[in-house]
Amino acid sequence: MEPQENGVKNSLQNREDNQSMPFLPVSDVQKMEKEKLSCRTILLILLVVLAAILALTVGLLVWHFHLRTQGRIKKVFSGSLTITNQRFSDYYEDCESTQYKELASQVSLQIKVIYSHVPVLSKYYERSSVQAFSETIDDSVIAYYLSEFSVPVSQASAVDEAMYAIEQNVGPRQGRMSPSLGRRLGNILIFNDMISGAVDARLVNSTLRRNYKFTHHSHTGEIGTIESPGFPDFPYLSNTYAEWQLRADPGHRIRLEFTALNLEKDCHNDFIRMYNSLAPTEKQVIAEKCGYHTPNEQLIYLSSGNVMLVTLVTNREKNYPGFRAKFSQVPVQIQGCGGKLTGMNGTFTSPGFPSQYPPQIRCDWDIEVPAGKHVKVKFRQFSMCEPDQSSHYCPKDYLEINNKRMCGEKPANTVHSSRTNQIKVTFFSDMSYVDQGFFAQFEAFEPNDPCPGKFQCNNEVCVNHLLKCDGYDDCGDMSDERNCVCEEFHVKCKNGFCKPKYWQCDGVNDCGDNTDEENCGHCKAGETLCRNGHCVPKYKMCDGHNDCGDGTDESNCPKSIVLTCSEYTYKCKNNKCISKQNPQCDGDEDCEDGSDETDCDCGTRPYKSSRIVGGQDSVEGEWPWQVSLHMKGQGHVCGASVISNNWLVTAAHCVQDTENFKYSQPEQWEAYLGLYTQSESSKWTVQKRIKQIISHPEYDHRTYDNDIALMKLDSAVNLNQNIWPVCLPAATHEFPAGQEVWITGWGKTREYGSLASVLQKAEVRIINDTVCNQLMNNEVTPHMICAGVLAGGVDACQGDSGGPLSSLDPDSGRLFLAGLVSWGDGCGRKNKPGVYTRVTKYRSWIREESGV
Ligand code: 4AZ
Repeated sequence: MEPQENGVKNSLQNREDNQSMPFLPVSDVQKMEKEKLSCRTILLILLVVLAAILALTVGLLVWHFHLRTQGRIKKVFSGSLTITNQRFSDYYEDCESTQYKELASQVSLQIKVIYSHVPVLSKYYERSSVQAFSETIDDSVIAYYLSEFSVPVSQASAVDEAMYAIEQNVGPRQGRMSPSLGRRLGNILIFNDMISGAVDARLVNSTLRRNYKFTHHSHTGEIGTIESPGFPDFPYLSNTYAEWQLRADPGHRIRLEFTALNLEKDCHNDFIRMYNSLAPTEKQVIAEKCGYHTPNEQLIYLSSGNVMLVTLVTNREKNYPGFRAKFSQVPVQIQGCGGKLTGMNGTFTSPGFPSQYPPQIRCDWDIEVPAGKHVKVKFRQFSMCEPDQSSHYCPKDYLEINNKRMCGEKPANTVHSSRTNQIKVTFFSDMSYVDQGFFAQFEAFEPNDPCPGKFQCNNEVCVNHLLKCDGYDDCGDMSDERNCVCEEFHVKCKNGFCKPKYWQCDGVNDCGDNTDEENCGHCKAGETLCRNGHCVPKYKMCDGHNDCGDGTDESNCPKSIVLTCSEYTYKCKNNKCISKQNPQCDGDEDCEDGSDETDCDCGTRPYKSSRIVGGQDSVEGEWPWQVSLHMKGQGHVCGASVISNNWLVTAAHCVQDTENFKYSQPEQWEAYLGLYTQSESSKWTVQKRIKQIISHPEYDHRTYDNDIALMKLDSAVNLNQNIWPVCLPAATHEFPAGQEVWITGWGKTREYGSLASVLQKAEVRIINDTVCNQLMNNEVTPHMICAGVLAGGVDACQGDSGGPLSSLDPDSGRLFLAGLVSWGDGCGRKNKPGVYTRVTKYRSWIREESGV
């Protein structure tokens, strides 16, 4: 917070001035003058007066300096307290009612009295205001308030400590408040259970507009809706604080389910918070959210009591659509929170799973399997994260099993077992921050055979024997890859692992100690391998000289240099070539004429996220260049990508005539842009006819070489957040082996499976050309690029053809079209990557044919 230069400072200064004014010597001078004092005495007095004036001036200067450096800060605390001698009335939910106003002013007054007993608080106290009241199960009233202090910076922690001490006094452990505050005098209110804490500075920013405050009371069987002002037609306002107070009947919780959440992705700027209170008390934050969240993410929150506060804070820039959420009341009792579990196996979860568990809840399970057996608990999913949590001691939310605490995120299939037929599990969530929790299975096992027919990993996971020493970490702790004897088709890593030979020199450090990536070129230690095969000393990198001769040593540097053009340099519009690797649309003007930063309305998408074989549902709008090509009478046949408002790019093999179908005829096709689920058009979906198809003249239907075609839409499409072009990479754009890239499409989800309904996405890696060619019987031409997961299981498949292989450029955050789905040996097979059309090879052809 900014130190404040306000009136308080001035009045303090005046007061201090007066305090330093007892100039006794002045009156002494006057008295002595009357008595006609000697010259020596007068001289002495004058000296004393001069010294006093000097001291005063120095004092004033010091004080002035002190005030300049010691500004004041506004500290706002929020809290709640129970009024035990006041019965709840419905009027207290209406802040306009007389009853509300009377009780509110009495509470504010008494809070002031509480602070008046503590010097450090009374000195800096400004005001308190009641924010709301709610009802407890025993008909008492809970008051929610804000208290404001104007505090010198140096006193800020003293104020925090004093506030903490007050809370302890009026807190739950003492029962009633301290005698001086808690005695019932006349109609004084009795306070109890105080919870308070500083309010997040972003919420008290004085520049925020505060005219949005909504209150709702939920009733059984009813579902209400809250949404950001203007949602979904208008973006939310800048610099605004909005709040929604949600109440339920006593004995219930609030259940809040987000059906849409689309905010700026940086939570420092715009964010939503849910509180387990009606005041924004820091220690009662249930969760903070920002960015985009897909509707199938299940953002469901529960309060511990019968209230919840939702706040939205926005800053000056970048306004997004906002949010919509449903709220309802549910009974406090949650099914499946603890109990006795018996039998040979079973499952149990954190309360509310897969929704977020509520704050302030504890569940205890006693698991018992038949006598003579032992029991193991396997966590299929485990996530109990919260800010400032120590993953070692887990003092906040935790799960305790065998007296050992777990918190944070754990890999799937984490196992804990006991040496008896019983195991105790405790789940605990504290007052603040919640997470999704866990899904666990328990299972009885024979003590002498914990993994029947399988290999037991060190972490107690059981894996198939065939997975031992196959180069993959199937256990999760690498124990299936230790103590292996490498076969002739393995690389022997220095650290003892064996990895498939195919993985050698593919740009990925598979061994972990880089053994598989060493000696790939012919450079000596301390040298770096240039793309043209030369070796140069490492210290010559980024020294401003083109030591490699092809610019490699100057291509990954903060500043690019002008070079003679080669296949490794980027050519600017003025025909000069620069050394920087992939400078196109990266936000820095690298060319003298700035041409590397023109035509950059591409490759961005509004949604982040936090079939294809082995993929997952994408988020609607996540791949706005993805197109579904339908053949009349056949439905979805191929994928394509938007590259401008009237051109698509797809695979040539999608538009070749067969005996029965004329795929090369534009009128046979319908292109669906902005589509997410097949046969479910949304407001974003645009159907277009095709005016022209240009297949690459050198497409070879036997080898799939030059597998690229352009399609011109019959009319231009309006580009929007769900329909947006991907960036076309320059001819010299590098997609190095090992780079992560995304495949997307509605193709088959298994080699012999059926098409996907929802657009699928999967992450794969670029595979080294030589490795790929070896794996694919030397059928990979220089016009092709390979990508996949050599372990198998993740791949493009039939129906994905023509669709994009998108590569995220980490510097610019833009996605570039690295490839077009072209062919493969089956789908998702081990050591059979997908083969894609290498788009960089066709940059000038695309420009010549389409002007894009
Ligand atoms: C196809 O039939 C196809 N695994 C596309 C991609 C791949 C295999 C087949 C890659 O269209």
